[in-house]
Amino acid sequence: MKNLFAVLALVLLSPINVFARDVTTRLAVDGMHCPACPPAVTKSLRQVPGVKDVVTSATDGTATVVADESVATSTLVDAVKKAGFKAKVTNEK
Ligand SMILES: [Cu+2]
Repeated sequence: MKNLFAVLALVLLSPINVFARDVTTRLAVDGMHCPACPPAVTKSLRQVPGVKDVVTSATDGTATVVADESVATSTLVDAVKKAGFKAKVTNEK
Protein backbone atom coordinates (compact mmCIF):
# COMPACT_ATOMS: atom_id res chain seq x y z
CA MET A 1 0.00 0.00 0.00
CA LYS A 2 2.83 2.31 0.91
CA ASN A 3 4.38 1.67 -2.50
CA LEU A 4 1.19 2.61 -4.28
CA PHE A 5 1.18 5.98 -2.59
CA ALA A 6 4.82 6.52 -3.45
CA VAL A 7 4.11 5.83 -7.11
CA LEU A 8 1.05 8.05 -7.05
CA ALA A 9 3.00 10.88 -5.47
CA LEU A 10 5.72 10.51 -8.08
CA VAL A 11 3.19 10.69 -10.90
CA LEU A 12 1.46 13.72 -9.45
CA LEU A 13 4.66 15.57 -8.65
CA SER A 14 6.40 14.79 -11.90
CA PRO A 15 7.08 17.91 -13.98
CA ILE A 16 6.23 15.89 -17.07
CA ASN A 17 2.57 15.05 -17.18
CA VAL A 18 2.48 11.33 -17.92
CA PHE A 19 -1.11 11.66 -19.03
CA ALA A 20 -0.25 14.05 -21.85
CA ARG A 21 -0.70 12.51 -25.25
CA ASP A 22 2.00 12.41 -27.89
CA VAL A 23 1.05 13.35 -31.41
CA THR A 24 2.94 12.54 -34.60
CA THR A 25 3.04 15.30 -37.19
CA ARG A 26 4.35 14.80 -40.69
CA LEU A 27 5.81 17.81 -42.44
CA ALA A 28 6.71 18.20 -46.08
CA VAL A 29 9.92 20.20 -46.08
CA ASP A 30 10.94 22.12 -49.16
CA GLY A 31 14.56 22.61 -50.17
CA MET A 32 16.46 19.89 -48.32
CA HIS A 33 18.83 19.16 -51.18
CA CYS A 34 22.02 18.01 -49.48
CA PRO A 35 23.00 15.81 -46.53
CA ALA A 36 23.61 18.87 -44.34
CA CYS A 37 19.99 19.99 -44.51
CA PRO A 38 18.16 17.37 -42.43
CA PRO A 39 20.35 17.85 -39.35
CA ALA A 40 19.63 21.60 -39.42
CA VAL A 41 15.88 20.95 -39.58
CA THR A 42 16.10 18.28 -36.88
CA LYS A 43 18.07 20.56 -34.58
CA SER A 44 15.60 23.41 -34.95
CA LEU A 45 12.61 21.15 -34.32
CA ARG A 46 14.22 19.54 -31.28
CA GLN A 47 14.58 22.98 -29.70
CA VAL A 48 10.79 23.37 -29.57
CA PRO A 49 9.58 22.63 -26.03
CA GLY A 50 7.43 19.50 -26.01
CA VAL A 51 9.08 17.93 -29.05
CA LYS A 52 10.25 14.42 -28.18
CA ASP A 53 11.49 12.91 -31.40
CA VAL A 54 12.32 14.09 -34.89
CA VAL A 55 13.14 12.08 -38.00
CA THR A 56 14.03 13.96 -41.16
CA SER A 57 14.64 12.59 -44.63
CA ALA A 58 16.30 14.53 -47.42
CA THR A 59 15.29 11.92 -49.99
CA ASP A 60 11.61 12.13 -49.07
CA GLY A 61 11.73 15.80 -48.14
CA THR A 62 9.91 15.08 -44.92
CA ALA A 63 10.19 15.64 -41.22
CA THR A 64 8.28 13.43 -38.82
CA VAL A 65 7.84 14.96 -35.40
CA VAL A 66 6.62 13.31 -32.22
CA ALA A 67 5.52 15.96 -29.77
CA ASP A 68 3.23 16.59 -26.86
CA GLU A 69 -0.28 17.36 -28.07
CA SER A 70 0.04 20.86 -26.62
CA VAL A 71 2.57 21.75 -29.32
CA ALA A 72 0.84 23.56 -32.19
CA THR A 73 1.67 22.38 -35.69
CA SER A 74 2.24 26.02 -36.65
CA THR A 75 5.04 26.11 -34.06
CA LEU A 76 6.69 23.18 -35.83
CA VAL A 77 6.33 24.86 -39.22
CA ASP A 78 7.89 28.00 -37.73
CA ALA A 79 10.82 25.98 -36.37
CA VAL A 80 11.52 24.60 -39.85
CA LYS A 81 11.24 28.12 -41.25
CA LYS A 82 13.80 29.27 -38.69
CA ALA A 83 16.22 26.67 -40.08
CA GLY A 84 15.71 28.21 -43.52
CA PHE A 85 13.17 25.87 -45.08
CA LYS A 86 9.52 25.91 -46.01
CA ALA A 87 7.27 23.32 -44.41
CA LYS A 88 3.70 22.16 -44.72
CA VAL A 89 1.76 19.82 -42.48
CA THR A 90 0.77 16.73 -44.44
CA ASN A 91 -1.31 15.03 -41.77
CA GLU A 92 -3.84 16.46 -39.40
CA LYS A 93 -3.92 15.77 -35.69
CU1 LIG B 1 21.79 21.21 -47.59
